[in-house]
Amino acid sequence: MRVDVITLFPEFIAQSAGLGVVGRAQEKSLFSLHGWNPRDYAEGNYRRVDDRPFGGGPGMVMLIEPLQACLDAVRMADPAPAPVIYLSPQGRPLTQSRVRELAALPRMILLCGRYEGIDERFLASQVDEEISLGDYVLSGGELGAAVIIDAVARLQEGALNDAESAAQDSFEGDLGLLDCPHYSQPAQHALGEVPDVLRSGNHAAIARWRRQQSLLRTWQRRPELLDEARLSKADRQLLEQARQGLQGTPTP
Ligand code: 9WO
Repeated sequence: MRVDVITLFPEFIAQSAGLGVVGRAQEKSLFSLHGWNPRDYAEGNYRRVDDRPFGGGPGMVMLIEPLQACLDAVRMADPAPAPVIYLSPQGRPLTQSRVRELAALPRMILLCGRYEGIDERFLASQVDEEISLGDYVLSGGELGAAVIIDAVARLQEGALNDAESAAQDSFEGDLGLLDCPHYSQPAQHALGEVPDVLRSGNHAAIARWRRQQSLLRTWQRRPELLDEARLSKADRQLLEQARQGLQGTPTP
């Protein structure tokens, strides 16, 4: 997959995507990342990329011309079709199911705004999709782009090692339920003990405990997810049993 990022800070993207799974996917040529700076396509000595908003008010708006020249160059660099995706709080919230669809594309173009945003005429004519990571404001779209790149790169075939793939499979299998708690050495520590069942060697009991913890945590922290998750009869019993066990215990 090829990802092009239009940003006033291309170094930012290169740095955040150079390490870990995304870096490895690039080394394996499963994934390629290209940064493009609209300032390189701006005219004049000052290479202006922004100007004051019509109608007044604080801040600056990104100009159409440098963005359009930059996008034209991005499209010319490769004939593969690619949606232009703009990162903003006005977009549709990102989900793992949309991440899976994006990961299957041959290419995408991520557009990062700065200042107060981008001239609406450019957005209305050139942007195919607007994506939000959540209901908060950042100082630009770059962190959002880095998140999409990470989520999409790790789904490229061969990007994850065996352990990472197995973990991914179990998560995807249960997507919609939260993860169970994890423990490692030492079994006894001043901060607490590891639950006995995890040290019992009884694999069926361990699987049951983990499933129960996932159900319980989802019920406690994200109850709305349980409406979507299609729980089996056994799941409902596990959850009910866990809730009984909780009576009188304070919620964390
Ligand atoms: C800045 C601002 C300052 C004063 C009054 C109103 C204002 N709105 C903004 C603003 O929304 N700036 C954005 C900064 C313009 C588009 C890029 N920026 C951005 C993207 N901030 N937060 C995101 C973002 C992207 C994806 N998911 C969550 C947030």
